[in-house]
Amino acid sequence: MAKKATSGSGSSRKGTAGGTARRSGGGRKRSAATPAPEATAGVTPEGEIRKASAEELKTYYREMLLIRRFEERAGQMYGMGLIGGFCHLYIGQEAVVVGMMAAIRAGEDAVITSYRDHGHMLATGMDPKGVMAELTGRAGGYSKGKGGSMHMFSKERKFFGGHGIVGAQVPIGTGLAFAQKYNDTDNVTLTFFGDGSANQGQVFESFNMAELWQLPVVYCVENNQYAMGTSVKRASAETHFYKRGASFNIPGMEVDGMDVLAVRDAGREAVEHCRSGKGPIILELKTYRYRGHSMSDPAKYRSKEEVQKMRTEHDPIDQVRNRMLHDKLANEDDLKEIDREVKDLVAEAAKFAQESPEPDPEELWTDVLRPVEEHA
Ligand SMILES: Cc1ncc(C[n+]2csc(CCOP(=O)(O)OP(=O)(O)O)c2C)c(N)n1
Ligand SMILES: [Mg+2]
Repeated sequence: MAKKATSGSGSSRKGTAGGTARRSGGGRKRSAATPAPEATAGVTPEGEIRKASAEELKTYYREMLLIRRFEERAGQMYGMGLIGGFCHLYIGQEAVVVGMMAAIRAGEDAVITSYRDHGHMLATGMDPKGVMAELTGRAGGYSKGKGGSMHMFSKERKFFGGHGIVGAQVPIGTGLAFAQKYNDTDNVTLTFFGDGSANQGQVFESFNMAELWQLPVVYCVENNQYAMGTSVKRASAETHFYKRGASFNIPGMEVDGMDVLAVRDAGREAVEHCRSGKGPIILELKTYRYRGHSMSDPAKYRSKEEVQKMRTEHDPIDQVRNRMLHDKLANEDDLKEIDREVKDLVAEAAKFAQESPEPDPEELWTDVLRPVEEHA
C-alpha cells in the first residue's frame, strides 16, 4: 500500500496515487555535457528533471527566502528580548510548505499545523507584519497580541493554526476535511505534523476515520529527524512514516522535502487523489531543521558537521538558486532584486512589530468565550 518514492511500482488496492515523488517529472534528462551542480532543485536521483518555468522557480525562491529571512529576524528579535515565550523556527524546512502550497488552491483549501508555524502562515499569504507583531505581543498581531508564536489563525487564508499541543492539529485537520466533504466542496486539507507527533494515538484514530469516511486530507509528516532532542531512530519503531497508514489502507509516498519541486509534484499527486474522492493520503517529507527545537535549545544532541552537511549539500533555497542560474532562467542581478525585495518586507514587518502598541488591558476580556448569538 505505502510506496517508497523510488520504487515507481506497485499500485494500491484502489489504484490511488499512481505516481511517486521521485518518478514524476517529465522524463527529460541532463546530458553528460551539462552536469548538474551538486545540489540542484528538481533533479531526481535518476537524473530526470522536473519541469518548472522561470516564473514558478522565482516564486518558490522568493517565498522560501521570505520565510528564511523572516525567521532569522525573529531569532534576532528573540535574542534582543523583543519576543517572549516559545519560538520554534522553521529554518531549513522551507521547501515543504512552499512546495505543498504550490499544489493547492491557496485561500480555498485548508491548512493546519503545529507550533512550528510561521513559515506556514507566510506561505498561505498571511501578512508578515501581522505575524511579526503577534510574536512581539502587540495589538497589530493576528491574535491582537494575545496568542503569540503558536496561536495565529486566518479565516481569509484558510489557515487554522498554530497548535502547541503535539499532534492536536491532526484530529482537527481531519475534522476540517470532514466539513469539506459534508458541505459537498471539492476542497482539501493539508494537515502538517512532525515525526514525533506521528507516534501519537490520536493520529491513528484520525487515520481510521479519514479512511473510513474517505475524507480529503493530505497528512504531511514533516520528518525533520528530531522531536525536541530525540532522533527518529531512538523514538520510532517504524521510521518510514509514509507506511504508517498501511493498516488503514491509506497510501503513502516518501518525498525529498529539501527539494521544492519534488514536494510540489508529490503534493499535486496527493491533492488530486483527495479531490477525486479517493480519501486520505500520507506524504512523508524528509527534511531538516537547522536551528534547535526552540530558541532555548542549544541542540547538543547532534554534531555541527551533521547540520553543516545538510546546509551545504541540501539547502532548499540554494537548490532553486542553482537551478535558475544553471538553466539561465535568472541571473545574479535578478536574484539580488528578489533578495532586496524580501529584505525590505522583513524590515517593514520588524518595524511594525516594534511600533505597534501593546494590547489594551481591556482586551483581556475579549475573544475568551464567543456569545451564543454569534453562532446563528
Ligand atoms: C502532548 C504534548 N506532549 C509533549 C509536548 C512537548 N513537546 C513540544 S514539541 C515536542 C516534539 C515534537 O516533535 P515533532 O513532532 O517531530 O515536531 P518538530 O518539533 O520536529 O517540528 C514535544 C515532545 C507537547 N507540546 N505536547
Ligand atoms: Mg521532528
